Amino acid sequence: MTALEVGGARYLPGLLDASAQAALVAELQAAIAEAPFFRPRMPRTGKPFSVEMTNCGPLGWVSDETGYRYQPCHPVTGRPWPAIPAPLMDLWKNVAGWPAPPQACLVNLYRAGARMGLHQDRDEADLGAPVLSLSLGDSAVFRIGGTTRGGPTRSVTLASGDAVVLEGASRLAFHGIDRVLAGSSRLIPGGGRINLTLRRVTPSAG
Ligand SMILES: O=C(O)CCC(=O)C(=O)O
Repeated sequence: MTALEVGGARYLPGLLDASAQAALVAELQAAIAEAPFFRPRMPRTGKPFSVEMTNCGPLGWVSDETGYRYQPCHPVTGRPWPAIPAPLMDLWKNVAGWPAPPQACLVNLYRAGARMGLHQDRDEADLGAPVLSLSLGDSAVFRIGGTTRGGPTRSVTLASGDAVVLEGASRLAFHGIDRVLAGSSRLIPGGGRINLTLRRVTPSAG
């Protein structure tokens, strides 16, 4: 496995091959049937995100007028999130370098025109554990900076099967998705890109 570096984060191009990607998408379809995508809203303003989301795992990340948070149930169905697919648990074990398992797998769906502004991942009580992010489907321009908003950034195009690990100094790096290169892959039913972000939420010893 080749490990490169982007903006201080670990960048693992081609971590999953085409057959592993297809198998994972098939498993995700079952999870999505149980926990359908919903459209989060911005705190206070209620402005809808361009990205749709769902989650797997004991906890899931949600956002609405009352703020960002993790919760054990889907905000629309009220049902617990489905389990994190086994191949993702294995990836965490092999790649994240953290002894405790992930508690949340955020599933971001980018259809045409969706993007994600620069932000830090800081809703977790455990900011020591890494964040493992995997791309599936259309390629996307990922932007990453330092820990100060407005500082210098750089970008890299993430292809299907690529992963990024935010860890150490990059754990709190500002990052986001400038744009998705629509039609660059046929992996996702209905088109677009899925990003899977595995996180610890509650404290664990590193
Ligand atoms: O889609 C991506 O690659 C990034 C997702 C992300 O930054 C997040 O969910 O916090």
